[in-house]
Amino acid sequence: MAQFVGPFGVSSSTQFMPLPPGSNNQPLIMPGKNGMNTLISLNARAYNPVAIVSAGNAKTMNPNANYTLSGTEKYVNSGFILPKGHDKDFPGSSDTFTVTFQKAGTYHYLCIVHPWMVGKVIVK
Ligand SMILES: [Cu+2]
Repeated sequence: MAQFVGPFGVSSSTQFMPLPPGSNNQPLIMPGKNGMNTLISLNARAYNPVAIVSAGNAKTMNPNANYTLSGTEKYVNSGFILPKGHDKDFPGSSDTFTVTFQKAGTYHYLCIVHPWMVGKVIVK
C-alpha cells in the first residue's frame, strides 16, 4: 500500500512558492542535515492512477483509466476519485476508474485516504 502522504528529501536551498500566490498554502518542511531537508508531500502513488506490475515497474495511467488485472500486480491504485466537476479542486483527479478482472478470486480493496473504508470484489 502507498501512504497518502510521505517524507521526501529536498535540498535545503529549495524554495517553495504557494500556488496560487497569496493562498494560505505552506509546505511542511523539517530541517535536516547535510544540506537536505525533509518535505512531507502528497504521494503520487496515492494520487494518480498507477499499477506496479510483477517486475516492479510502475505503469502510470491517465485519469478515468480502464485497467485489466492480470492477477500478478503488486499494487493497483485508482488515484483520487471525486464527483464529476470537482477536478478543478484536485487537478488530474478522476471521476471513474474501471477494473476488468480476468481470474476468479477474492480481491480486497481500501480507501487510502480513509483506510477503515474497505471492500472486496468476488469474481466467480
Ligand atoms: Cu475514503
